[in-house]
Formats: sequence, C-alpha cells, structure tokens
Amino acid sequence: FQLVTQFRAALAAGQVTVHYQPKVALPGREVVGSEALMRWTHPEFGPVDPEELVRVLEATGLMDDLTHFVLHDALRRCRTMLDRGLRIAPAVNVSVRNLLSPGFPGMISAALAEHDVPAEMLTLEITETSVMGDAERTLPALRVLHEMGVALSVDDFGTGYSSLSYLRRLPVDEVKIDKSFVARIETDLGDLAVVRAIIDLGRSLGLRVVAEGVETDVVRDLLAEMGCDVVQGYLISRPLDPERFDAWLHTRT
Ligand code: G
Ligand code: G
Ligand code: NA
Ligand code: MN
Repeated sequence: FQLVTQFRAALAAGQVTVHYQPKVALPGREVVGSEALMRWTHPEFGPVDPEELVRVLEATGLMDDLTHFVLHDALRRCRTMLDRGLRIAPAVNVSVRNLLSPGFPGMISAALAEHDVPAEMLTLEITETSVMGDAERTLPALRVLHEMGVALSVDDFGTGYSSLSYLRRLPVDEVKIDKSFVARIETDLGDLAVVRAIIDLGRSLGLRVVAEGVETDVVRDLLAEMGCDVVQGYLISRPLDPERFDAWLHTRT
C-alpha cells in the first residue's frame, strides 16, 4: 500500500503532528491529563482519517513507528509543562501490534527516562477488543508495563463483549467508557443504566473511571453524580494542536 511508504516519509518530514484533548477531573474543572491524537495532512489528499490510517499501519508493521513518534511528542511536552509547574498527565493510544513487539516495554521505559517523566504520569490506552481479543499474547507486556508503574486504560469500554469478571484479572488501572454510550445517557435510560453499571464496577475494582465523548453539561453532571472520575469531550474542548492547547490552558487558569 502506497500510503505506508508515504507515511514513513511524512513522519521524517514532520508532516505528522499530535493534537491533545484535555481531560478534567470531576466534580470540579481541574485539567489533569490529555489524550494524544495523531494527525496527518497529506500534501495531495488532505487530512487522513486517523482511524483508517491506524488500520493500515496495524497491517503493515508501522505501528511501532507511529507510537514511538506520538509517545516522544507527548513526553517531551509533559516535561516542558512539569518544568512550568503544570501537572498534566499524557495518555497515548497503543495497539495490539505494539504490545506484541518484544521491545515495546523497553521502548516505553527508555522514553520515560529520556524525558525524565515518572512512569506513573503516563497512561497507555488500549481498546477493549484488542486487550480481550488477544489476552493470551498481550498479557505478558501488560504485566511488565503495569509493574513499571505505567497506567493502563481499557479504551472504548462497553463496545466489546468481554466478561466483566475478566477485567478483575487484567493488570489495568482505568476504564474509559466509550463515547457511544456516554453521549446517549441524556436521553436513553438503557444507556444510562449501562454507564452507571460500568462506573460502579470500575470503582469497586479500584479503577479510575473516565468517560469520553462528553458534549453537554447535562451529561457531565450525570457522570459526576454517578461517581465518574474524569471526563473528556467537546464540552471541555476538541483535540487541539499544542499551541492552541497551551492557549486554552491559559484561559482556564
Ligand atoms: O480524533 P480521532 O478522530 O482522533 O481519532 C480516531 C481514532 O484514531 C481513535 O480511535 C483514536 O484512538 C485513534 N488514534 C488517534 N491517534 C492514534 C495514535 O497515535 N495511535 C493509535 N493507535 N490510535 C490513534
Ligand atoms: O476512543 P478513541 O481513542 O476512539 O477516541 C478519540 C476519538 O473521539 C477522536 O476521534 C476524538 O476526536 C473523538 N472525540 C473526542 N471528544 C469527542 C466528543 O465529545 N464527541 C465525539 N463525537 N467525538 C469525540
Ligand atoms: Na483512545
Ligand atoms: Mn475511546
């Protein structure tokens, strides 16, 4: 696939950038973290759909290059903010391909050391379907990362069909409720019940519970009432390029 050769060149040429979407602790409005989201504007085709690109990279062995790039960007910016007294913990998306790479945990610890960021500040987001779908093979890497102190988040939680008891046996620290449920809790009692159950389960297992796709005050207030720890979504901010993220932070503090 031609996109792959072009992607490698694009990384080298600085055409790939990382946007950041803030995460806010409930019930207040303190900014406690941000999710790193890759962006690539192709010189001819324009903005490339990240989800589609991730699928292509998964299939071609370039996921490690992407994750390395995003991770270093996130940790470099985290260090800069720490030096300014701002404690904003970055979250980086990782794919099952990363977890199956033998050198992956080592790559993470080297990056943390290079940027002098404590492991506890980094969250890795792994989609529910990939964690559970390949648990046999991904568990060793998850264990090593968890031992290092890195926080592991089960992303898009609720979309897969994992048994809830399985969550207890995984070395994870956070569940991130999928935006498809979150958006609908305002109008759909069934979705409200699902989200309440996930929050209760997460809390009783001692996990941090994050909700993504929060777009309205009503949804945020319902989540706060149910005991959700952290929210992320357009209500707070869209993903922003680093300059806009900085400017946005200034308006908040
Ligand atoms: O902003 P949004 O359109 O950015 O992202 C779409 C999807 O692409 C999301 O599911 C997100 O997790 C995924 N994604 C964005 N950036 C990355 C990345 O750096 N690595 C991986 N694995 N997925 C990413
Ligand atoms: O879970 P993933 O890693 O799939 O989630 C990130 C994706 O969600 C990105 O595409 C991001 O732009 C998108 N996103 C972030 N906040 C919101 C929101 O409030 N509503 C919707 N619909 N999408 C959002
Ligand atoms: Na994510
Ligand atoms: Mn998600």
